[in-house]
Amino acid sequence: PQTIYLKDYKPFGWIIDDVHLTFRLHPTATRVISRIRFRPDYDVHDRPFMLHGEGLKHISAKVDGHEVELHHVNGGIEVDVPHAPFNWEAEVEINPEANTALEGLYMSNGMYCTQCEAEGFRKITWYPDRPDVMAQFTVRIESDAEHTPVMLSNGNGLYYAQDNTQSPAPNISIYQDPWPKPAYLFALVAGDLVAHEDKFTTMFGREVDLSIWVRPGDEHKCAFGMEALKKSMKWDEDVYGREYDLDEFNIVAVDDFNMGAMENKGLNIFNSSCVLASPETSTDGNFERIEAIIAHEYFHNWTGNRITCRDWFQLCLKEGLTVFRDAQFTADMRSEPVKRIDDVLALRARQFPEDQGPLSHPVRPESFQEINNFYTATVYEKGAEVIGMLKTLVGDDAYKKALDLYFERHDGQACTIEDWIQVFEDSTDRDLGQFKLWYTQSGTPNVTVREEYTDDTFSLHFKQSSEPTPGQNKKLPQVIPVAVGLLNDNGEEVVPTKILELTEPEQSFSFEGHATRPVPSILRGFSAPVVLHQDIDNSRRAFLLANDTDPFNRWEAGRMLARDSLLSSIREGNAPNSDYLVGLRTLLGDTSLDPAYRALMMGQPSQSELAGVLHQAGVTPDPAAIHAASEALRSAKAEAFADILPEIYAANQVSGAYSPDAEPAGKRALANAALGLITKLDGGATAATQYAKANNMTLQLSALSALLDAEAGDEALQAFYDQWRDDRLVIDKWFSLQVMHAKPEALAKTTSRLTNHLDFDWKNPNRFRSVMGMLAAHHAGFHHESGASYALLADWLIKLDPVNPQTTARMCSAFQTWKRYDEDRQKLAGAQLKRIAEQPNLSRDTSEMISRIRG
Ligand code: B3K
Ligand code: ZN
Repeated sequence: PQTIYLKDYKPFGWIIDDVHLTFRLHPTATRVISRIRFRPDYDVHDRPFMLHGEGLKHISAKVDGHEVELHHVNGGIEVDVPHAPFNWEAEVEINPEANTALEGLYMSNGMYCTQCEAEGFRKITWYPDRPDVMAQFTVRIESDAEHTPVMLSNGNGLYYAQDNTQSPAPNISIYQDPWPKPAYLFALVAGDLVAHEDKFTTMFGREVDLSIWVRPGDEHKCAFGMEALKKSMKWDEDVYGREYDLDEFNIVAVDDFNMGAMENKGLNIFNSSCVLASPETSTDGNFERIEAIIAHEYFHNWTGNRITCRDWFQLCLKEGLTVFRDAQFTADMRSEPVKRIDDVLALRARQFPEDQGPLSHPVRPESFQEINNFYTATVYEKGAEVIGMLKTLVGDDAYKKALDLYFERHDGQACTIEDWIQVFEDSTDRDLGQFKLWYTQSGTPNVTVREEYTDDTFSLHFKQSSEPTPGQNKKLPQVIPVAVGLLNDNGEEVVPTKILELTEPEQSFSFEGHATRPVPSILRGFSAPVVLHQDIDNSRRAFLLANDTDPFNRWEAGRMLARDSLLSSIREGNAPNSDYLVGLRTLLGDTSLDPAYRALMMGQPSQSELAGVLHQAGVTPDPAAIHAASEALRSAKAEAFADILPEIYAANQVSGAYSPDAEPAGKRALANAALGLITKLDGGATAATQYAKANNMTLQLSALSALLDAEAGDEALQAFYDQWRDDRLVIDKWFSLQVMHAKPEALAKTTSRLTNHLDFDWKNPNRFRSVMGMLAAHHAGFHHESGASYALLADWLIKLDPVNPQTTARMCSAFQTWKRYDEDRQKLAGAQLKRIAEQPNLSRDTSEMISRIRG
């Protein structure tokens, strides 16, 4: 496969004035007619006229009305065209029903839909399928009226009618998008759909028609998504001054989708799991995630659509910024500290392993074979962290000014990270040259801090360094904003949060005039995505757990105590640390603290996180020992808190009608965390009662989960299936839960049994992930010494690859940590990776992932 480099970027050479597309929909033979007006871009006009295209059946192609010859080249065609404006007209045929890769135009449950980002439009028609070519689209859709009464595309609906001059009379729908856009934002949906409708009046008084389109039967699951959409629209006006810019905004729920959702202009397409919600079928976590994804896709309208990316190397320009914006939104709608903790947990769970292993790449990568492989935690989540750091460094007001300038200067353009940084330099007069390393240098920086106290002066001595990562052996020091506060012995803040800017390999900061030695709270709010090494003892951590005035660091202190307790039992067989148990107990009893926050406090580092920490410390992780220590700590907590758990459980029951709001959800989170421990003591009695009474999915699922944990869940599991057999999204949970709760040694067998279940529709990405994704996430089971799970996952990746390369490639990352483990496990995993690599006709997606992972 060919490698594409950022340094080779060249503009297209032609400008498009407008695009007219006609679709004659047919499940196996859809005709696509394109009429495009091209004119030379005289500044850069030096190469052949090339259009992308993949798997298109050629019917005809004309330039200014004359049929032309197509010269097939890698990825498309070249055509001899005049060096002057001309009209292109082409007709192709495509087969949506045969499109199992779910990229381009495909069918899902009888409904037509598209996914074009990143390079799917070339599977629809010949086109310069690159984000820097922006054009106005007019789309005409024709289809049989009975099966596809609803036909949608981007922009505003201009016309909808049945054409009675033909027999059978087709439906005709015409959409026009007034805003120039790249092809990856194109979308088309047609099918038997019903809408949940509403309206939104914008800040300048324009009325927008809002619709969430679903299959008949799902109407009752739309109300929450609609509220989330309206909140997002209002928030983007209030906080960023951004008004929506079309007369309609449509969201469509699709069952077969490779990822969460897609921000197509005016026509967002969502994985049904990321938009459909009801109290009976969705957990609090589902509700929160849906709200965030709806916001994310909506926010792309400005950060992504109005201002897009010049090329796919700039993906973080839209994704990092949009993730940052959706995190701000969630923090505003719910709890800021809770959101921050959730995000850091996710960063450590997904981005750190990526950045510390063979898949490490810069936030702005420099090369790729398949761009779909770079929709990663690094581009998204680290990309958002980089924006957070920028905001911290320049301050809130300067951030706002810079964003206003960004929208003003670049509206309607396809931009680069250089453009983005320039905006901040121009609006703040700061030199951001060194800061830009965050975009180009891969790896997680390590920051080590040492304290010193002499003559009333307290000093912090910092060192920063980064390990080599693939393709980058030498690292330069980065700009690291470290938020620091100082406390006195009574836990009072004597120096409020201050930003220290690290720019050198070694740097010291002093705080004068402290008659007694202060206690520092370092990296408050997780002000930079780094690993902080701080040589402090348990009693210091316990002090911070009890007293830190920064809620993030207070949580972090508890987390570190739990982590060190686990590491010492893994490495030395020690009993759980009493500072941790005592400190946590006090905190849990503090009813002045937000229940959601206390629920987070009850958590402990995941087994894969522990494996990562051990590996970073040069110790080979033993999955079985990690599993045993984790379970032992949970049991120790159950014992230690036995007297207070029932009280916590009872005090956090929520009465009245279900609401997914942060407050009741936080109470349920705390009650359910308590239930998990109570189950260790009562064998599932409380959980069984909760299961029997549960009237929402949050309570039902947590009860079932506790019962499975107690090995008392067989009956409930069957009842759950019988109750929900007709609800795809709930059955996904049913599959996942069983994989999650399998004993490590039984994981492969349990999973393989589930793959034989009649409902295991493996071509549906949600169902595949609900089983195989959980297999990979089960640390002790996936890395079981037998190697059975490695082999099982490899079997399924090999089976899925020819059908759906994108979902297969994504799941290959389950193997990204394989070199952390002992020689035997490496042999077992390595053999499976080799077996996958040797498959004939492996997709470009999977072959790139496997070869990077093998190293
Ligand atoms: N931009 C899309 C992701 C497209 C993924 C293509 N493989 C969703 C999002 O980030 O909002
Ligand atoms: Zn996005």
